Amino acid sequence: MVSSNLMRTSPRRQRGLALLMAMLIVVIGTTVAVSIVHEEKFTIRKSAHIHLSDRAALYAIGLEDLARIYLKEDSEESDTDSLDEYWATDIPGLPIEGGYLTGYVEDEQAKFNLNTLPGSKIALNRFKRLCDNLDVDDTFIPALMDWIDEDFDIRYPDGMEENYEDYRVANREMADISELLLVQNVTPEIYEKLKPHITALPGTSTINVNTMSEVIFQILAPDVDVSDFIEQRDDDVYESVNDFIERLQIPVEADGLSVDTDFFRAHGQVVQGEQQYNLTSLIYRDTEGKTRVINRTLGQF
Ligand SMILES: [Ca+2]
Ligand SMILES: [Ca+2]
Repeated sequence: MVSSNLMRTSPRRQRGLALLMAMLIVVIGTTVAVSIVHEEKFTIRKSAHIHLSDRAALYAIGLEDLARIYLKEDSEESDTDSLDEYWATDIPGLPIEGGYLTGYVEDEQAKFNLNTLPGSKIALNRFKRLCDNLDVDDTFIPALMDWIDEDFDIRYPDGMEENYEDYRVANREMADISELLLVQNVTPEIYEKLKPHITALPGTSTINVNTMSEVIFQILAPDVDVSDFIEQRDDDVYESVNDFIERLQIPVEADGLSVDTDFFRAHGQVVQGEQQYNLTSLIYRDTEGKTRVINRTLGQF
């Protein structure tokens, strides 16, 4: 769970990390305490103690709570979202009773949102460029758009609506990128290549130029200078999409781009003894900074 963020530890980030540790202990302590009271009052369980596995799950939820607190605070501090902010600080192996926990928050709008495909020619061109740059055969794209769009009209060539053998076409936005594996002409190899760069968010989300990877930058226009983009961004975050385009002097269309983010994904891992809990939560943050969990997976290994 160690991400590249750790490699760039600045003094500001270290102060943020110390603060984060302190807050984490408070948040998790509260979550566990509240839950103990809850259990004693409302369940028929004879033991007043939380089982080890329950406790691990609570720690994981505590990590999610912490991410939401950080995202709320961040919205009060800035109008842009970038990788030097506190929410982007990893929690590296924090010791807890009988184990440790780790976690990090990802900007989901650093990736390409598959659900933007049917509604935007610009998005379609960007996705074609992504496939091309990754050396992925893009003949599945019409079937993917048919999969998402509400109608039953087959796109030519290579579209696909009702003719799947064992399941029906979704005809709605994807809830998870793994659905892509169900689409005609998508092989596991194609999926694995695209996976790090794609997401499935509700509605017409934007790509945040302050957090996007070099790979995503390169789908915005042909033959763009990656090192200039990274250098400029490290110097100073892009304050607006216009600022981004003007500073780089590249022929990029502003449509579908932003300098801030509404959708984040929190990842947490709790290890206690032999048990391991993994948490993944998609968190939406509105313009007032309020957060809501859109979906959550919590798995024991
Ligand atoms: Ca921010
Ligand atoms: Ca359709």
